[in-house]
Amino acid sequence: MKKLRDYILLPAIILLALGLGFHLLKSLGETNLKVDQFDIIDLTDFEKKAKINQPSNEDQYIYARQWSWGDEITLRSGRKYIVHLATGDIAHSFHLPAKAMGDPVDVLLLPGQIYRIILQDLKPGIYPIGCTEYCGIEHNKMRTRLVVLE
Ligand SMILES: [Cu+2]
Repeated sequence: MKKLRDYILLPAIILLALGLGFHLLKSLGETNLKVDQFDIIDLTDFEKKAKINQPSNEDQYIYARQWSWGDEITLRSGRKYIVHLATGDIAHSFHLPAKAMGDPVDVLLLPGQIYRIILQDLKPGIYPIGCTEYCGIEHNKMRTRLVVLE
């Protein structure tokens, strides 16, 4: 005959193990990237800043829309950049692979918001920028490049 202990202890151990496993898996996907988020005041101004050829020693503005991130971005390694991101239509997700900075960069962009991240310690190279939020029929063409110079 089973004791009450068997009905409580075993399920408690299983739940604890599942909880720890989940926490561990979740922490594997986390990065140290800090994302600040603000309400958009003037999207026209943001779009203008994103369209001009941005010097590689200043803040960067990346304006997402179906299905473009705008032109290739050129930055220099060993510097710190404040990158402002916004979408002009629906939700997109900015993705920069881990090899660029050590950790992957993933920022979900929702309409009506500006997101601010810091890119630093970039390694020289050419990296694809993609969208990881399905955003319509040409989602897979929503790509540009980050060029990091020495
Ligand atoms: Cu997209």
